[in-house]
Amino acid sequence: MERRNLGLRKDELAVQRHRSERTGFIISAMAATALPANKIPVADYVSGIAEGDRALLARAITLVESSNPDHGRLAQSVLQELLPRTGRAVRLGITGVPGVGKSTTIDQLGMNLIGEGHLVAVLAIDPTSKRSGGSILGDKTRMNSLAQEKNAFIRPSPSSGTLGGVTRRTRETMALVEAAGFDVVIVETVGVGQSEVAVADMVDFFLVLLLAGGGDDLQGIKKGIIELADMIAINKADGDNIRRAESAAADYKNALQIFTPHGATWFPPVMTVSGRENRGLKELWAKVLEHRKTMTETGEFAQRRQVQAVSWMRDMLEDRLMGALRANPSVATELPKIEASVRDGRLLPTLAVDRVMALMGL
Ligand SMILES: Nc1nc2c(ncn2[C@@H]2O[C@H](COP(=O)(O)OP(=O)(O)OP(=O)(O)O)[C@@H](O)[C@H]2O)c(=O)[nH]1
Ligand SMILES: [Mg+2]
Repeated sequence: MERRNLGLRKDELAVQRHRSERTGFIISAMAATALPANKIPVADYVSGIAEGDRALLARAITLVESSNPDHGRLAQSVLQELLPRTGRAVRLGITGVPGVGKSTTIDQLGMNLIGEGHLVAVLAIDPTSKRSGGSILGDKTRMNSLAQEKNAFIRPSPSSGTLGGVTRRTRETMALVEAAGFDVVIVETVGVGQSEVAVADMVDFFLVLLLAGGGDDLQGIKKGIIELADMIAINKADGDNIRRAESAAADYKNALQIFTPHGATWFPPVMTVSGRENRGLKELWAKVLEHRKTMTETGEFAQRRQVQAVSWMRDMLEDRLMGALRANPSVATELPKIEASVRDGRLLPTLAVDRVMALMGL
Protein backbone atom coordinates (compact mmCIF):
# COMPACT_ATOMS: atom_id res chain seq x y z
CA MET A 1 0.00 0.00 0.00
CA GLU A 2 2.79 2.35 0.96
CA ARG A 3 4.45 2.02 -2.43
CA ARG A 4 1.26 2.92 -4.22
CA ASN A 5 1.09 6.16 -2.31
CA LEU A 6 4.33 7.35 -3.81
CA GLY A 7 4.10 10.79 -5.36
CA LEU A 8 0.73 11.66 -3.94
CA ARG A 9 0.34 13.83 -0.92
CA LYS A 10 -1.63 12.32 1.91
CA ASP A 11 -4.56 14.65 1.40
CA GLU A 12 -4.63 13.93 -2.34
CA LEU A 13 -4.68 10.24 -1.62
CA ALA A 14 -7.48 10.64 0.83
CA VAL A 15 -9.48 12.58 -1.73
CA GLN A 16 -8.83 10.00 -4.42
CA ARG A 17 -9.66 7.05 -2.24
CA HIS A 18 -12.74 8.79 -1.02
CA ARG A 19 -13.84 9.65 -4.52
CA SER A 20 -13.30 6.16 -5.82
CA GLU A 21 -15.30 4.70 -2.96
CA ARG A 22 -18.12 7.11 -3.51
CA THR A 23 -18.42 6.84 -7.26
CA GLY A 24 -17.05 3.40 -7.80
CA PHE A 25 -14.40 4.57 -10.25
CA ILE A 26 -12.28 1.75 -11.46
CA ILE A 27 -8.68 2.27 -10.50
CA SER A 28 -6.77 1.48 -13.65
CA ALA A 29 -3.86 -0.88 -13.93
CA MET A 30 -1.67 2.13 -14.64
CA ALA A 31 -2.73 4.09 -11.60
CA ALA A 32 -2.39 1.01 -9.48
CA THR A 33 1.28 0.79 -10.29
CA ALA A 34 3.76 2.47 -8.03
CA LEU A 35 4.39 5.33 -10.40
CA PRO A 36 4.06 8.85 -9.01
CA ALA A 37 1.89 11.19 -11.08
CA ASN A 38 4.88 12.93 -12.61
CA LYS A 39 6.54 9.67 -13.67
CA ILE A 40 3.66 8.34 -15.74
CA PRO A 41 4.63 8.81 -19.40
CA VAL A 42 2.70 11.39 -21.43
CA ALA A 43 1.58 8.68 -23.87
CA ASP A 44 0.00 6.69 -21.03
CA TYR A 45 -1.88 9.71 -19.76
CA VAL A 46 -3.07 10.45 -23.27
CA SER A 47 -4.26 6.96 -24.13
CA GLY A 48 -5.73 6.39 -20.66
CA ILE A 49 -7.69 9.64 -20.63
CA ALA A 50 -8.83 9.08 -24.20
CA GLU A 51 -10.26 5.75 -23.02
CA GLY A 52 -12.06 7.50 -20.19
CA ASP A 53 -9.87 6.21 -17.37
CA ARG A 54 -11.08 8.15 -14.31
CA ALA A 55 -8.05 7.51 -12.17
CA LEU A 56 -5.66 8.85 -14.78
CA LEU A 57 -8.00 11.76 -15.44
CA ALA A 58 -7.95 12.63 -11.74
CA ARG A 59 -4.16 12.39 -11.64
CA ALA A 60 -3.82 14.59 -14.72
CA ILE A 61 -6.06 17.18 -13.06
CA THR A 62 -3.82 16.99 -10.01
CA LEU A 63 -0.89 17.83 -12.28
CA VAL A 64 -2.80 20.76 -13.75
CA GLU A 65 -3.53 22.04 -10.25
CA SER A 66 -0.01 21.53 -8.98
CA SER A 67 2.26 24.49 -8.44
CA ASN A 68 5.33 22.37 -9.19
CA PRO A 69 6.77 23.53 -12.55
CA ASP A 70 7.69 19.94 -13.55
CA HIS A 71 4.09 18.87 -13.05
CA GLY A 72 2.99 21.91 -15.01
CA ARG A 73 5.20 21.03 -17.97
CA LEU A 74 3.99 17.44 -17.99
CA ALA A 75 0.39 18.63 -17.81
CA GLN A 76 0.97 20.92 -20.79
CA SER A 77 2.39 18.06 -22.87
CA VAL A 78 -0.61 15.90 -22.01
CA LEU A 79 -3.01 18.73 -22.85
CA GLN A 80 -1.29 19.44 -26.14
CA GLU A 81 -1.59 15.80 -27.19
CA LEU A 82 -5.22 15.67 -26.13
CA LEU A 83 -6.15 18.93 -27.84
CA PRO A 84 -7.74 17.23 -30.89
CA ARG A 85 -10.10 15.38 -28.54
CA THR A 86 -11.29 18.53 -26.77
CA GLY A 87 -13.96 21.06 -27.65
CA ARG A 88 -16.82 18.71 -28.35
CA ALA A 89 -18.75 19.16 -25.12
CA VAL A 90 -21.60 21.49 -24.41
CA ARG A 91 -20.06 23.96 -21.97
CA LEU A 92 -22.60 25.44 -19.62
CA GLY A 93 -21.82 28.05 -16.98
CA ILE A 94 -24.16 28.61 -14.04
CA THR A 95 -23.96 31.52 -11.65
CA GLY A 96 -26.09 33.01 -8.91
CA VAL A 97 -25.84 34.29 -5.37
CA PRO A 98 -25.10 31.80 -2.57
CA GLY A 99 -28.19 29.74 -1.84
CA VAL A 100 -29.97 30.45 -5.13
CA GLY A 101 -29.93 26.72 -5.82
CA LYS A 102 -27.06 26.23 -8.28
CA SER A 103 -25.93 22.90 -6.88
CA THR A 104 -29.47 21.57 -6.55
CA THR A 105 -30.21 22.58 -10.12
CA ILE A 106 -26.97 21.10 -11.45
CA ASP A 107 -27.62 17.90 -9.54
CA GLN A 108 -31.06 17.51 -11.08
CA LEU A 109 -30.14 18.74 -14.55
CA GLY A 110 -27.10 16.47 -14.52
CA MET A 111 -29.22 13.47 -13.59
CA ASN A 112 -31.69 14.31 -16.37
CA LEU A 113 -28.84 14.47 -18.87
CA ILE A 114 -27.27 11.24 -17.66
CA GLY A 115 -30.71 9.69 -18.11
CA GLU A 116 -30.47 10.74 -21.76
CA GLY A 117 -27.10 9.06 -22.11
CA HIS A 118 -24.78 12.01 -21.53
CA LEU A 119 -21.61 12.01 -19.48
CA VAL A 120 -21.63 15.03 -17.20
CA ALA A 121 -18.67 16.79 -15.60
CA VAL A 122 -19.16 19.52 -13.01
CA LEU A 123 -16.35 21.96 -12.23
CA ALA A 124 -16.38 24.93 -9.91
CA ILE A 125 -14.82 28.32 -9.68
CA ASP A 126 -15.16 29.62 -6.19
CA PRO A 127 -13.17 32.73 -5.40
CA THR A 128 -14.33 32.50 -1.81
CA SER A 129 -13.15 28.95 -1.25
CA LYS A 130 -9.89 30.09 0.29
CA ARG A 131 -11.79 31.81 3.03
CA SER A 132 -14.62 29.39 3.56
CA GLY A 133 -12.58 26.24 3.08
CA GLY A 134 -14.18 25.32 -0.22
CA SER A 135 -17.89 25.62 0.27
CA ILE A 136 -19.08 25.48 -3.29
CA LEU A 137 -18.85 21.78 -3.97
CA GLY A 138 -17.20 20.75 -0.77
CA ASP A 139 -20.51 20.00 0.83
CA LYS A 140 -21.32 16.64 -0.67
CA THR A 141 -24.96 16.80 0.27
CA ARG A 142 -25.45 19.55 -2.28
CA MET A 143 -25.05 17.18 -5.23
CA ASN A 144 -26.11 13.95 -3.69
CA SER A 145 -27.30 12.18 -6.78
CA LEU A 146 -24.50 13.16 -9.13
CA ALA A 147 -21.86 12.37 -6.52
CA GLN A 148 -22.92 8.73 -6.63
CA GLU A 149 -23.31 8.53 -10.36
CA LYS A 150 -20.64 6.75 -12.35
CA ASN A 151 -21.41 8.84 -15.43
CA ALA A 152 -20.70 12.05 -13.57
CA PHE A 153 -17.41 13.61 -12.59
CA ILE A 154 -17.39 16.35 -9.97
CA ARG A 155 -14.32 18.43 -9.36
CA PRO A 156 -14.27 21.16 -6.71
CA SER A 157 -12.57 24.45 -7.32
CA PRO A 158 -8.80 24.49 -6.93
CA SER A 159 -8.56 25.69 -3.38
CA SER A 160 -5.79 28.21 -3.68
CA GLY A 161 -4.40 30.87 -5.90
CA THR A 162 -5.50 33.98 -7.67
CA LEU A 163 -8.69 34.06 -9.71
CA GLY A 164 -6.46 34.02 -12.80
CA GLY A 165 -4.76 30.85 -11.63
CA VAL A 166 -8.02 29.18 -10.68
CA THR A 167 -9.47 30.13 -14.06
CA ARG A 168 -6.53 28.65 -15.95
CA ARG A 169 -6.74 25.41 -14.03
CA THR A 170 -10.48 25.16 -14.57
CA ARG A 171 -10.06 25.68 -18.31
CA GLU A 172 -7.39 23.02 -18.47
CA THR A 173 -9.49 20.66 -16.38
CA MET A 174 -12.34 21.28 -18.80
CA ALA A 175 -10.10 20.24 -21.68
CA LEU A 176 -9.12 17.08 -19.80
CA VAL A 177 -12.67 16.01 -18.97
CA GLU A 178 -13.71 16.65 -22.57
CA ALA A 179 -10.87 14.48 -23.80
CA ALA A 180 -12.07 11.79 -21.38
CA GLY A 181 -15.42 11.77 -23.15
CA PHE A 182 -17.61 14.00 -20.99
CA ASP A 183 -19.96 15.66 -23.43
CA VAL A 184 -21.56 18.10 -21.01
CA VAL A 185 -19.37 20.28 -18.80
CA ILE A 186 -21.11 22.45 -16.23
CA VAL A 187 -19.11 25.16 -14.48
CA GLU A 188 -20.63 26.49 -11.28
CA THR A 189 -19.57 29.80 -9.88
CA VAL A 190 -20.89 31.80 -7.02
CA GLY A 191 -22.32 35.15 -8.05
CA VAL A 192 -19.77 37.45 -6.50
CA GLY A 193 -16.87 39.40 -7.91
CA GLN A 194 -15.10 38.73 -11.15
CA SER A 195 -15.60 34.99 -11.26
CA GLU A 196 -18.71 35.30 -13.40
CA VAL A 197 -16.82 37.11 -16.08
CA ALA A 198 -14.18 34.40 -15.95
CA VAL A 199 -16.78 31.65 -16.33
CA ALA A 200 -18.75 33.45 -19.04
CA ASP A 201 -15.43 33.60 -20.87
CA MET A 202 -14.98 29.83 -20.92
CA VAL A 203 -18.46 28.49 -21.67
CA ASP A 204 -20.84 28.36 -24.63
CA PHE A 205 -23.89 29.25 -22.62
CA PHE A 206 -24.02 31.32 -19.46
CA LEU A 207 -27.04 30.81 -17.24
CA VAL A 208 -27.87 33.22 -14.46
CA LEU A 209 -30.04 31.86 -11.68
CA LEU A 210 -32.03 34.40 -9.71
CA LEU A 211 -34.63 34.39 -7.00
CA ALA A 212 -37.86 36.25 -6.82
CA GLY A 213 -37.08 38.63 -3.99
CA GLY A 214 -39.13 41.31 -2.29
CA GLY A 215 -38.55 44.57 -4.07
CA ASP A 216 -35.10 43.96 -5.45
CA ASP A 217 -36.04 41.76 -8.35
CA LEU A 218 -33.68 43.60 -10.61
CA GLN A 219 -30.67 42.95 -8.37
CA GLY A 220 -28.81 41.17 -11.13
CA ILE A 221 -29.06 44.06 -13.51
CA LYS A 222 -27.39 46.38 -11.07
CA LYS A 223 -24.43 44.07 -10.96
CA GLY A 224 -24.09 43.94 -14.71
CA ILE A 225 -24.30 40.16 -14.77
CA ILE A 226 -27.30 40.32 -17.00
CA GLU A 227 -25.18 41.56 -19.86
CA LEU A 228 -23.29 38.29 -19.72
CA ALA A 229 -26.38 36.10 -19.48
CA ASP A 230 -27.52 33.87 -22.33
CA MET A 231 -30.52 33.03 -20.22
CA ILE A 232 -32.07 33.92 -16.91
CA ALA A 233 -33.89 31.38 -14.80
CA ILE A 234 -35.84 32.35 -11.73
CA ASN A 235 -35.29 29.38 -9.44
CA LYS A 236 -37.38 27.96 -6.61
CA ALA A 237 -40.55 28.43 -8.62
CA ASP A 238 -42.39 25.90 -6.50
CA GLY A 239 -45.00 25.83 -3.76
CA ASP A 240 -46.14 29.27 -2.67
CA ASN A 241 -43.40 30.87 -4.67
CA ILE A 242 -44.66 30.16 -8.20
CA ARG A 243 -46.63 33.38 -8.64
CA ARG A 244 -43.83 35.57 -7.33
CA ALA A 245 -41.34 33.81 -9.57
CA GLU A 246 -43.50 34.38 -12.59
CA SER A 247 -43.93 38.04 -11.81
CA ALA A 248 -40.17 38.40 -11.35
CA ALA A 249 -39.68 36.70 -14.72
CA ALA A 250 -41.95 39.26 -16.35
CA ASP A 251 -39.90 42.11 -14.82
CA TYR A 252 -36.66 40.63 -16.10
CA LYS A 253 -38.12 40.10 -19.54
CA ASN A 254 -38.91 43.80 -19.76
CA ALA A 255 -35.53 44.80 -18.42
CA LEU A 256 -33.69 42.54 -20.84
CA GLN A 257 -35.25 44.36 -23.75
CA ILE A 258 -33.21 47.38 -22.76
CA PHE A 259 -29.98 45.43 -22.55
CA THR A 260 -30.12 43.27 -25.65
CA PRO A 261 -28.72 45.05 -28.70
CA HIS A 262 -30.95 45.45 -31.74
CA GLY A 263 -30.41 42.79 -34.33
CA ALA A 264 -28.80 40.35 -31.90
CA THR A 265 -29.05 36.72 -33.00
CA TRP A 266 -29.94 35.54 -29.53
CA PHE A 267 -32.42 37.14 -27.23
CA PRO A 268 -31.78 35.75 -23.72
CA PRO A 269 -34.93 33.97 -22.59
CA VAL A 270 -36.29 34.30 -19.08
CA MET A 271 -37.82 31.22 -17.48
CA THR A 272 -39.00 30.00 -14.13
CA VAL A 273 -37.59 26.71 -12.85
CA SER A 274 -37.45 24.59 -9.76
CA GLY A 275 -34.25 22.66 -9.43
CA ARG A 276 -35.62 20.84 -6.44
CA GLU A 277 -38.81 19.74 -8.19
CA ASN A 278 -37.22 19.25 -11.61
CA ARG A 279 -39.57 21.84 -13.07
CA GLY A 280 -38.58 23.69 -16.24
CA LEU A 281 -35.21 21.96 -16.55
CA LYS A 282 -36.18 20.16 -19.72
CA GLU A 283 -37.14 23.49 -21.29
CA LEU A 284 -33.94 25.00 -19.95
CA TRP A 285 -31.81 22.37 -21.66
CA ALA A 286 -33.83 22.77 -24.88
CA LYS A 287 -32.83 26.46 -24.85
CA VAL A 288 -29.17 25.54 -24.43
CA LEU A 289 -29.39 23.34 -27.52
CA GLU A 290 -31.42 25.90 -29.47
CA HIS A 291 -28.80 28.54 -28.68
CA ARG A 292 -26.06 26.21 -29.88
CA LYS A 293 -27.87 25.50 -33.13
CA THR A 294 -28.72 29.14 -33.86
CA MET A 295 -25.24 30.41 -33.03
CA THR A 296 -23.58 27.64 -35.02
CA GLU A 297 -25.61 28.60 -38.07
CA THR A 298 -24.54 32.23 -37.90
CA GLY A 299 -20.92 31.35 -37.15
CA GLU A 300 -21.07 33.07 -33.77
CA PHE A 301 -20.53 29.81 -31.93
CA ALA A 302 -17.16 29.20 -33.57
CA GLN A 303 -16.29 32.85 -33.16
CA ARG A 304 -17.03 32.78 -29.43
CA ARG A 305 -14.80 29.74 -29.00
CA GLN A 306 -12.02 31.45 -30.96
CA VAL A 307 -12.22 34.59 -28.86
CA GLN A 308 -12.19 32.43 -25.74
CA ALA A 309 -9.10 30.55 -26.88
CA VAL A 310 -7.24 33.82 -27.31
CA SER A 311 -8.45 35.16 -23.99
CA TRP A 312 -7.33 31.90 -22.39
CA MET A 313 -3.89 32.51 -23.83
CA ARG A 314 -3.83 36.11 -22.62
CA ASP A 315 -4.96 35.15 -19.14
CA MET A 316 -2.23 32.54 -19.00
CA LEU A 317 0.34 34.99 -20.22
CA GLU A 318 -0.63 37.43 -17.48
CA ASP A 319 -0.59 34.64 -14.94
CA ARG A 320 2.84 33.49 -16.10
CA LEU A 321 4.26 37.02 -16.12
CA MET A 322 2.99 37.64 -12.61
CA GLY A 323 4.43 34.29 -11.56
CA ALA A 324 7.82 35.23 -13.03
CA LEU A 325 7.59 38.54 -11.24
CA ARG A 326 6.93 36.95 -7.89
CA ALA A 327 9.65 34.36 -8.42
CA ASN A 328 12.31 36.95 -9.26
CA PRO A 329 14.70 37.22 -6.27
CA SER A 330 15.54 40.90 -6.70
CA VAL A 331 11.85 41.76 -7.03
CA ALA A 332 11.17 39.75 -3.89
CA THR A 333 13.70 41.84 -1.94
CA GLU A 334 12.96 45.21 -3.48
CA LEU A 335 9.19 45.10 -3.89
CA PRO A 336 8.30 45.56 -0.21
CA LYS A 337 10.59 48.62 -0.08
CA ILE A 338 9.17 50.03 -3.30
CA GLU A 339 5.64 49.49 -2.04
CA ALA A 340 6.51 51.18 1.24
CA SER A 341 7.74 54.23 -0.68
CA VAL A 342 4.52 54.34 -2.68
CA ARG A 343 2.47 53.99 0.49
CA ASP A 344 4.34 56.89 2.12
CA GLY A 345 3.86 59.06 -0.92
CA ARG A 346 7.60 59.25 -1.58
CA LEU A 347 7.41 57.47 -4.91
CA LEU A 348 4.94 57.82 -7.74
CA PRO A 349 3.21 54.54 -8.68
CA THR A 350 4.33 54.96 -12.28
CA LEU A 351 7.97 55.29 -11.28
CA ALA A 352 7.57 52.36 -8.92
CA VAL A 353 6.36 50.23 -11.81
CA ASP A 354 9.33 51.40 -13.89
CA ARG A 355 11.65 50.23 -11.14
CA VAL A 356 10.01 46.83 -10.88
CA MET A 357 10.17 46.42 -14.65
CA ALA A 358 13.84 47.34 -14.58
CA LEU A 359 14.46 44.69 -11.93
CA MET A 360 12.87 42.18 -14.31
CA GLY A 361 15.15 43.40 -17.09
CA LEU A 362 12.17 44.73 -19.03
N1 LIG B 1 -37.89 25.53 -2.66
C1 LIG B 1 -36.76 25.30 -3.27
N2 LIG B 1 -35.59 25.26 -2.59
C2 LIG B 1 -34.45 25.02 -3.24
C3 LIG B 1 -34.44 24.83 -4.65
N3 LIG B 1 -33.16 24.65 -5.04
C4 LIG B 1 -32.40 24.72 -3.92
N4 LIG B 1 -33.18 24.93 -2.84
C5 LIG B 1 -32.70 25.05 -1.45
O1 LIG B 1 -31.87 26.20 -1.33
C6 LIG B 1 -30.74 25.95 -0.51
C7 LIG B 1 -29.45 26.24 -1.28
O2 LIG B 1 -29.35 25.34 -2.37
P1 LIG B 1 -27.99 25.06 -3.12
O3 LIG B 1 -28.32 24.24 -4.31
O4 LIG B 1 -26.98 24.54 -2.20
O5 LIG B 1 -27.58 26.53 -3.56
P2 LIG B 1 -26.23 27.07 -4.23
O6 LIG B 1 -26.63 28.19 -5.10
O7 LIG B 1 -25.48 25.96 -4.86
O8 LIG B 1 -25.45 27.62 -2.98
P3 LIG B 1 -23.87 27.93 -2.82
O9 LIG B 1 -23.11 26.78 -3.43
O10 LIG B 1 -23.67 28.04 -1.36
O11 LIG B 1 -23.60 29.21 -3.54
C8 LIG B 1 -30.86 24.51 -0.07
O12 LIG B 1 -31.44 24.49 1.19
C9 LIG B 1 -31.78 23.90 -1.08
O13 LIG B 1 -32.51 22.81 -0.58
C10 LIG B 1 -35.70 24.85 -5.36
O14 LIG B 1 -35.78 24.70 -6.57
N5 LIG B 1 -36.80 25.10 -4.60
MG1 LIG C 1 -23.46 25.26 -4.57
